[in-house]
Amino acid sequence: MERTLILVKPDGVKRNLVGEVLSRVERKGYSIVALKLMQADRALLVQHYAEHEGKPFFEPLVEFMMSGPIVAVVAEGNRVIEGFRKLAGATDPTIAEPGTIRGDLARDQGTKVVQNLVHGSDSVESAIREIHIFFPEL
Ligand code: DAT
Ligand code: MG
Repeated sequence: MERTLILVKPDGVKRNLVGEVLSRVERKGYSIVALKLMQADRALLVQHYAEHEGKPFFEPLVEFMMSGPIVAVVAEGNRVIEGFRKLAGATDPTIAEPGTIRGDLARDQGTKVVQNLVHGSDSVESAIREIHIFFPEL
């Protein structure tokens, strides 16, 4: 069975949208198999976002992700990686379709980094790598 890493980012936790995000995942039919509220540190985030190192939004992204607690989740189900990316919607919340998490609940805040409530792994390889970073015990 496929697994993905979902993060409710600091904006989602601050806005009390953890339940809303998890509810959409569960109503879609995916199972939550691990979950934790945590404060991510720089080392963890640099590892998680390694593909973006050197980009202009990298430092703002790391700072934003350290700005408050996040909720890390492993969800499971056939094609859950693709399925959660569809539930999340496009990276840019202005472009994200209504009906998606980002499209319904996020907007452009005029910040250096896009604040879009959630992260979802984008491939099987990323999911395995990212789950190992956040849940080494799994
Ligand atoms: P996604 O989270 O949809 O997989 P990504 O992996 O390309 O998007 O980027 C990671 C996060 O960085 C993204 O959720 C928001 C932010 N981001 C991406 N591209 C950006 C850009 N051009 N300007 C500002 N922030 C950006
Ligand atoms: Mg990504």
